[in-house]
Amino acid sequence: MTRSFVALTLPDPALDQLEALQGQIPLGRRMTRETLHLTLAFLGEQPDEALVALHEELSQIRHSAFDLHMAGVGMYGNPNRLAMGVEADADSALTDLQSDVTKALRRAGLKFEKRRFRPHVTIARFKGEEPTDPRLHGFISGAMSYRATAVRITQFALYESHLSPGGARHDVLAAYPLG
Ligand code: 2AM
Repeated sequence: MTRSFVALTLPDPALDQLEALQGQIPLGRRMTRETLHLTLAFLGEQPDEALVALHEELSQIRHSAFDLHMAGVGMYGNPNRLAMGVEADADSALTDLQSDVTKALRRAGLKFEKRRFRPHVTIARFKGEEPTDPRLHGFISGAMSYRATAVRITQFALYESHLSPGGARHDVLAAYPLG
């Protein structure tokens, strides 16, 4: 079984902007540059045959490259992490791609959790009392109106996630270019 997810691969200009912002987060565990991503579908533990079938389906997706507009830092309903959001109206290409990925999952017959798509990039995680720390809320009140410079998304990928106490490590199982 492989713990896996499908996500946008973020290009260097996106990672640079996220890292600059992460440098200002006063506490918690920041996601490393290598683990910053925007999840399109979380698959959880999957048998390898299912991932092979999914790879076939994901390979068929034809979608143009598009500009991603990251904006607004917040907890978005989950106090254990801080995430960068996406400008709601600007990114219909993102929701189109996510819907194509969901169809690919269905065609491949995968069992997965269905949740409403709330595009975000997790930038830090918290434990214990950290989420209530006033310094954190001071940071969020400044960063909630943050708008990143748009970045070009040219690829998404199927990732394997290895969990460990120090944080997850993500390996690309297969990458899919956007035309
Ligand atoms: P998160 O960053 O908001 O926690 C890999 O774990 C990716 O899949 C993360 O981006 C995570 O979102 C997302 N994800 C979605 N549903 C998940 C779940 N039930 N368990 C773990 N990660 C999940």
